[in-house]
Amino acid sequence: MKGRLITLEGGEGAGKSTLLAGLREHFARSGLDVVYTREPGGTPVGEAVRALVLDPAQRGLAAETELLLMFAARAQLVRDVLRPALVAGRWVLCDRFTDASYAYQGGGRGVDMVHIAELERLATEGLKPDLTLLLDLPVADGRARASQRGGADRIEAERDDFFERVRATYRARVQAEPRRFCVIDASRPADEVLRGAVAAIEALRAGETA
Ligand code: Z5A
Repeated sequence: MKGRLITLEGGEGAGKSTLLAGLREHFARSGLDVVYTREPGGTPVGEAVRALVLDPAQRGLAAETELLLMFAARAQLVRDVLRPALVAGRWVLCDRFTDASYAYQGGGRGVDMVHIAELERLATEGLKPDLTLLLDLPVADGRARASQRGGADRIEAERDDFFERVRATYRARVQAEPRRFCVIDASRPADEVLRGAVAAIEALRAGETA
């Protein structure tokens, strides 16, 4: 595959949407043709899954059900959006990917990581991001920011200890694969966060043309 897959991860309130808006402007100016998509979502079935898993009315959703739904959406996204774009040589920026399942369902909900690895093999057929931008922020700070948005979805309504485990799992994944991740201190002002992300992406681009 000739294209490149960049994923964006972070805990609640870390500022992914804000960063994405900045990256869209940057790519538009620099003339790089980028496919933007998100998880869960990005396909009709993925968006239906998103509505279901974030719906606060789905109170009794089992952790295993939640995990399978995330991977059902992911399998469709890989086949319909990610692989075709990457095979065509396009760059893809995906708002969350498999790391989120390890962090939220594995770390947060306590689902066995072995099951997640099995589903990863099935759903992604070995597709890994070339670069993952992780926005890292203390849980209390992220929650304070997110609370200004109001109207918590089903996952945002979890307690602080859930989000501490999510953050710890993201950090453990960085330890395991340091070359794939660029960890950005999300407590910095938004323009500095954007600069850090752009630097990491431009380094990847420079590697392509070197
Ligand atoms: N999920 C899962 O469990 N398993 C999976 O496999 C996958 C997902 C794929 C939806 O994700 C949920 O799905 C998510 C994980 C789960 N649940 N949670 N929690 P999402 O990515 O669509 O939703 P999100 O986490 O809410 O991301 P978001 O919409 O990008 O929000 P955000 O990171 O909080 O970003 P924001 O809206 O840009 O920032 C929040 C506020 O902070 C806002 O007022 C900004 O103006 C402010 N902000 C942003 N940056 C800054 C800086 N640098 N300084 C100060 N203030 C800032």
